[in-house]
Parts: sequence; structure tokens; C-alpha cells
Amino acid sequence: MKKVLIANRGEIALRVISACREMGLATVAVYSDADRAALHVLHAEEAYRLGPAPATESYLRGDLILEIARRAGVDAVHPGYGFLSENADFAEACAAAGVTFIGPPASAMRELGSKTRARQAADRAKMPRVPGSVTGLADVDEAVHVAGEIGYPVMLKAAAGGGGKGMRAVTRTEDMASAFRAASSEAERSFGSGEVYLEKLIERPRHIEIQVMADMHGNCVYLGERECSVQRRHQKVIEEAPSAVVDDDLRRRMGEAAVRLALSAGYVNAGTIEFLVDDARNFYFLEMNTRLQVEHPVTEMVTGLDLVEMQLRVAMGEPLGVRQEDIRLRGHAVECRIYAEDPENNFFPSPGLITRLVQPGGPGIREDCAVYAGWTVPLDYDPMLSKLVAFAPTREAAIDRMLRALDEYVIGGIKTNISLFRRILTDPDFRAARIDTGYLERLLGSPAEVGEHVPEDVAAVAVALFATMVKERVVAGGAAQQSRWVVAGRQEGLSG
Ligand code: MV4
Repeated sequence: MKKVLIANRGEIALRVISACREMGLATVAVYSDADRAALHVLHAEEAYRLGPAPATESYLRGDLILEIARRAGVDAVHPGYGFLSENADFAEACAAAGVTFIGPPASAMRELGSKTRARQAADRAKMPRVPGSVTGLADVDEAVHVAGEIGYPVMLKAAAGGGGKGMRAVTRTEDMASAFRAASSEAERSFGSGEVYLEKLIERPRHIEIQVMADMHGNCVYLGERECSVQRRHQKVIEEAPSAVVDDDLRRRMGEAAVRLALSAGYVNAGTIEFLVDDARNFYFLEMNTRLQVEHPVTEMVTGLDLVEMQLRVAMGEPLGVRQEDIRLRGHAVECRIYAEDPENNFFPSPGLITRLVQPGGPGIREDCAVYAGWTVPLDYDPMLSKLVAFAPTREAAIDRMLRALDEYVIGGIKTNISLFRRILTDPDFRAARIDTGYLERLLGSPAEVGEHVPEDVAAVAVALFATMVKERVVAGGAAQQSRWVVAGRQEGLSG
């Protein structure tokens, strides 16, 4: 392997380019019209235009990417996260074109990427999973039957999806029919499949995930866990490693279960197994992500490993350079995802020209950043600007170091969510690690839950206000005219 095409943009593209350069691999960037002046284009040795700004006409066009891979004579493609990173057809197309896909085989991606097939694999791997159905539900009657067996409350979920779309909590039989219809139609709209399954609802769970790395020779290790419970609308906001509730024994049991699942499906390369952990510290398999994740840096900081380098070496056919007994966790790492969004305005994206950028640094600070003063944050993609990571010997020291670094951060010309992190990192519940997946909604005041009644006149004002904002932004946005308004909130998967 001599030359790698990075089929992504933003900070993850820069991250992969850095690993390639350290390994003496040549790099090829691809870019859309909105990214012509982006940093990943400047850092790569070669850069090829994909097409217009919309992802569907650029970063999601596997055919154009492979055409460029052929023209540039690359040996491998790294998909990053989001975009085509979990697209089995693209992984297959790479193999068919004689280009190494830096990730799992398409077969493993299909096996573990489907929520229901992954739950069946979890049973074969003797892995604790949330009680419930392991296949899609035929109809409301079957849903009522399964719910009767496992007991309310239950959670209806989209088999083909994730990120909370198509998810409905049901607390009693009378509500099942309407919830089933709502979940199935949202799943159909979001993922092209209305198939839903049903699980026992775990109250106030923590979201804890295990990083695994498997080579092509049957070796697989787990690299500790990440606590990802601080989320807003199913988007991670803060991630940390290790988790305050995972001791050595729980880590070993979760890690060994994750490795069993990966090996049982013939998994290769980086993967993450997501668990829900209840307040009795029982862990339940939730789903598997068959890609490198946004939050991989916190694992790198506490293990001292370079996960992208490991991905590249595994893709070259090298055996893992580490055994399980070689993995030592040290210190604590916290990551904040810095977004161009306005916390004072319902976290709407806040694109535009960055007029000033002063970046934090100093002891124990890592910033994976893809923007610069003079860069215009485009509307077409997830508006993440950078990931700020603080490392220190203890959780409290890492939190305080992060607060110091946030105070050094100056991003002028656009709104950012930096103030949100100060609120979280100074909150007594967060500092005491009293967090679960509902923590942030409680801190911010829960949003209008799906289906909650909003008075007509309030809704009318909201729509009018939003329409005005869109019109003003598009008119004022200049370059934004070519790109479509990315409605508030971020599609699952774009940000990994
Ligand atoms: C659950 C759950 C409680 N019980 N499943 C949210 C999206 C997807 N990752 C799975 N999710 C959940 N599944 C059962 N049986 C609670 C959530 C959940 C959640 C999970 C992880 C992180 C944030 C979350 C926010 C709300 C709900």
C-alpha cells in the first residue's frame, strides 16, 4: 500500500492524512465545490474535485470516488466516519475495483450493521443484550405479544436505522397501535424500511461503548471503553474515557463480550460495540458501529495508541502489534465537539465566515481542527468545527484542564456551542459523574418530545420565524445559495 484516497472531509480527513504521512503513504484528497479551499485539500499531496456542494453530489458519490481512485492510481480508500463509511455496497465496489477498503469486509458490515441481525449475532456470541425481539415485528399484535412477555415499559425501534429515529417508548398496551404506526412510518421515511423491533426499555441508562480492533489473522483486542451519555437529540456532545462507573472487572467482561461478537462475525479493523448500562451496572448490547468513530481520540489518549495507524496496518495485512495483556489504560481524557451552532437559538447551525481563530494548546490539550480564520463554514455538512480533547491524570483534572482550554478558544464571526460546555463541565452532577442518557435534556430543559402538543399559535409563530431566518441566511449567505439549508439538528451518521 503506497497511496491512500481519503473519501471524507473536515477534521477526520486531516486526521487520516496525518497518519498516512507519518507512515510514508501518499495521500489523495477529494473535495466538493464548497471545500475547494478546505484544509484537507491543502494537506494532501493530490486533490481531485468530486462535484457540487451537496453530499449526494459529492462525498456520497461512490462511483465518482472510485473513478478518481482509478485515475490517481491509489491502493486504498479510507472512508472516515459518516458518508460511505458504513455502506457495504461501497466497500464491495472498492474490492471489485481492486482498491483496499480500510474497514471491515462488506459481509461483516452487513451482519453487524443491521440492528436485528446484530442482536441475533449477540445471542450466538452469548452476549447480554436488551431483552426483546431479534427480528422485525410482523404487526401490532406481535408487538403486544412480545411486550406482554418482557413487560412494560418497552421501546419500539427501527431495524434499519439508529440515532433514535423511529424510536418510541410504550408504557401500556393501549398505546401500542399508535406508537407502532408512528415508529414504522418514521423508520420508513428515514431509512427506507418500516421494519421495527421491540426491546425492554432500560430506564436512565448510560451509553458506554467498547473500542475493538481486529486484524486479518483472527486477533482482536478491546481498547477500553468510552462514556458517551452526554448527548443531545441522539448526538454526542461530550465523550470521555474511562467511564466513572466501569471498574476493571466490568471492563473485562464488556470487552471480552465485544471481542466475541466481533470475531463471531469475521470482523476486521476498527469497530465500536455500544452498550446500555443500567444503574445496577448490568450491561446490555445495543448496536455495533462498523467504522472509526468521531470520539476515537479519547481512546488514543488513554491507551497511547494511534487507531488510524492501526487501521492502515491492519488493512495492509499486518498482524496487530499489541496483545490484550499489552493494553494499559492511563489517565483520563474528555472530548468536546465544537460546533458552529447557536445555543441561544435552539442550537440552529450558525454557518458563515470565521473572522478570527485563536486555538488552545499547552499541556494535555489536543485539538483536531479543520477550520481556519478566513474559512467559510458551509451549510451543506455537519457543522462540526473541531474536537477539543483534554488529558490529565484524573477525571477532575481533565475537566478543569478542558475548562482552561475552552477559555483560550476564540472563534470569531460565527456562533459556537463553547458556552454549553462550560455549563456542563461546571455542573455538580456532571462533575460527580451522575450522568445518564437523559442528563443533558434535564440540564437544558427537555425539548418538546415527539408528539407533545404545541399550541397552534405558538407553532405558527415558530414556523414564520424559521422561514424568515432561512430567507435572511440564504440571501445573506452568498455561497450558501448553492447549498441547501441543512435543517436544524444533524443527520445521524454524518458526525459518526
Ligand atoms: C434504548 C434506550 C432505553 N432502552 N433502548 C437511542 C438511540 C440509539 N442509540 C439507542 N437509544 C436508546 N435505546 C432501550 N431498550 C435509550 C436510548 C437512548 C439513548 C441511548 C444512548 C444514548 C443516548 C440516548 C438518548 C435517549 C435514548
